[in-house]
Amino acid sequence: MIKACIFDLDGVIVDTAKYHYLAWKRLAEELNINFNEEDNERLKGVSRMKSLDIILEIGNITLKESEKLEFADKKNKWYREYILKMEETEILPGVKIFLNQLKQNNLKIAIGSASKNALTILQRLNLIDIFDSIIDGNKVSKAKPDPEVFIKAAQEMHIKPEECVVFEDSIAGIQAAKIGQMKTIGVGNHQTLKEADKIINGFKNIDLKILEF
Ligand code: G16
Ligand code: MG
Repeated sequence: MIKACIFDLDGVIVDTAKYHYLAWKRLAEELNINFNEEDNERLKGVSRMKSLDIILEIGNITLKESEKLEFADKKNKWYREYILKMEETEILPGVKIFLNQLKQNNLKIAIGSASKNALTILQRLNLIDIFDSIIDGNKVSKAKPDPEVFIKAAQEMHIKPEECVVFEDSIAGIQAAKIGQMKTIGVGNHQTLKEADKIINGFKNIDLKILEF
């Protein structure tokens, strides 16, 4: 029986994926690298430095570690300009209702995000207090598809991995949850997320039946 839900943040609770894309695109342009929305799928759910490595690989560019850190910082500065302007209305449709429904039914809820900006985003959305556990990019050392982020969330909630379901928009995230022995629900593109146990388009009109496996 499912006792807890772990939510990825970017692309599940809120569409920050579009802000990541805009900031990476700007950086790619500065480096004269052709980078499109299809390439961007590979960046979803993976860490900041890994994302930069993927972009550099697309452009066939090698940089020193110190230069890479500078570019990653630059991207993050642009990204933060977007997220600092975010408002509660940007929470994706149906998400807040579903979270409240889970709480009312005594299920635990957590965030399992690769982002080091997760707390800033959750603060902007007034969503800090609703979660029983928030594990973000500052609390883990291994990036998705490693299950560390989800395992830590389950541990903090004192729930066994097999009693958790993970909601994810990225392939890396679905893989991480599966390696962690958790149930998976993909949010978004059915083709991209076909490895997930179930796939939904979003949280509009979703009810607790989705947690029956
Ligand atoms: C998110 C995004 C990724 C991003 C990563 C790191 O993960 O999906 O595209 O690269 O966080 O973000 P930051 O640069 O803010 O630390 P998630 O797991 O919330 O989807
Ligand atoms: Mg995501």
